Amino acid sequence: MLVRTIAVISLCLANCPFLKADVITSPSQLHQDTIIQTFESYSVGTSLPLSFRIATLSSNINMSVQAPAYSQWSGIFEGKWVGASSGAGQNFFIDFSTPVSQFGMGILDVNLNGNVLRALDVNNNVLESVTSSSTNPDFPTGSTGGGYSLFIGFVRNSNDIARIELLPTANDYMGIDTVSYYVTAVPEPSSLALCLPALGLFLAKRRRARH
Ligand SMILES: [Ca+2]
Repeated sequence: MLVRTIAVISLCLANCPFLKADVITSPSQLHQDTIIQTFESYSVGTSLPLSFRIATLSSNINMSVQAPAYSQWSGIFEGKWVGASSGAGQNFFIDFSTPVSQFGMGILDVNLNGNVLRALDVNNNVLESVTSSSTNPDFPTGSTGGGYSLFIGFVRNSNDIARIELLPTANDYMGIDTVSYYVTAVPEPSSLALCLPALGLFLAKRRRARH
């Protein structure tokens, strides 16, 4: 019974739209079928915009694929990367032709408070926004000089992220790598019909077990 209950709950969590939206700080928090762009297949010097599958990476300044440099962070900032921004007004944009539910990427050299990463829907409403700070564990700052990188992103309940913006502050130099995204499969009505009564049964049994 326990195994079956766990299986039912797992099925529900995978398919039902009541998961909590959150900021993530590790690639392991993304779905296992996440699509990852490492930029290793591009020639160094290839200019933005870059389109891959449903994503287009662009900037409001000239940016391009860069040769491996700075401290390597496996699976976060590794090999070739894209940049660079020298700070305020030199932004990174990622647009999705099909909105996604999960997004993450590596960012090189976040040193200052006030850098903003945000997710927007198709109507440019801000869905999520997080600001770097030495006291924010979701978007922490680190040492200068290219010895520090982080991973950050968002996991949401539904496929509503149409655009990601990284808006650097002041003169905080940075680059990006490991652009990752995932579109949640929309459950069939029959799957939901199975899922909700099963969850109700589980909760009822748990209540009974407590009495
Ligand atoms: Ca790379």
